[in-house]
Amino acid sequence: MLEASRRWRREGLSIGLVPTMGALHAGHLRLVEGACRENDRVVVSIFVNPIQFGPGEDFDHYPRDPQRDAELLAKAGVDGIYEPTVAAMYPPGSSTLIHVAGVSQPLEGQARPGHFDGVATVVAKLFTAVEPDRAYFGQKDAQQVAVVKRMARDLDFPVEIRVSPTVRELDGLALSSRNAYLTPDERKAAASLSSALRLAAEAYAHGEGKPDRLRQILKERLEAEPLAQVEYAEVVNPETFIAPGSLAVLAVRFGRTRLIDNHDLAKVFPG
Ligand code: PAJ
Repeated sequence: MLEASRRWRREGLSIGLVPTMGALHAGHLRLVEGACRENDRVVVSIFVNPIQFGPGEDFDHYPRDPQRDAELLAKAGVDGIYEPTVAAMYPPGSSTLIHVAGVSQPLEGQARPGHFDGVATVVAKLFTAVEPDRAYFGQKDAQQVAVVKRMARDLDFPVEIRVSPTVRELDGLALSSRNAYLTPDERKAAASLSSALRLAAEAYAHGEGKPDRLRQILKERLEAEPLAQVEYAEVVNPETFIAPGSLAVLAVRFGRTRLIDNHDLAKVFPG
């Protein structure tokens, strides 16, 4: 796969990279569509990155279905799949981590210590391996987008970071490989994330600008759901992930499943 991407580069063809951990769904495929539109060749990486999972997180149980993923990507017209093994990505003795100070520390950074070091490190290694012109990330993981943009700028990667909107189910739930873990009751309750974001966006559109009030609207809607355990509900700046700002960010547990979602309150909530 990497030989092909080197050849494309020599031939002057543009390359788009879509980094994923597999278990592909329509959210991933949205990124792939954008990449196919904007580049001569598209590479999708599939790598369940052990170093971005904390102890007690779901690395061992993370859904894996390489056969189905390959079929979906062939249908989508992707030119190559880069699927390194853990041993190839992190040979014995590997000891370097990329730490993006600042933006990687609040919220997800606090809830999942070391997570963004793992993400920044693997994304940098994927950029070095594939040498894409553009790389595609989902707004669903807004803090990841901010971390990757900062990392690419700080380390001078000549890669344009492109961001695609969050793809949602009919009831508003953002697609995620982890939705598969939800029981039917939890699945129903999980619609409260998007419904909280929608309420806050409506209040913002009607002139509610007080961060405390917006946070309260988010929390009240989530807490109305007996199965929801709110980890955080904040309104932050989309580059620094600290207040003030207009990006509403949520992390909520349903049983053993942790879901995140976000929405820029200055925009109409879709659907
Ligand atoms: P993964 O969770 O597989 O997601 C791959 C990409 O798909 C990410 O950029 C994510 O934001 C995007 N995505 C997921 N759900 C989406 C949705 N509902 N709508 C739009 N985009 C969505 O994120 C990772 O993998 C990893 O951290 C990775 C970047 C690959 C590094 O290991």
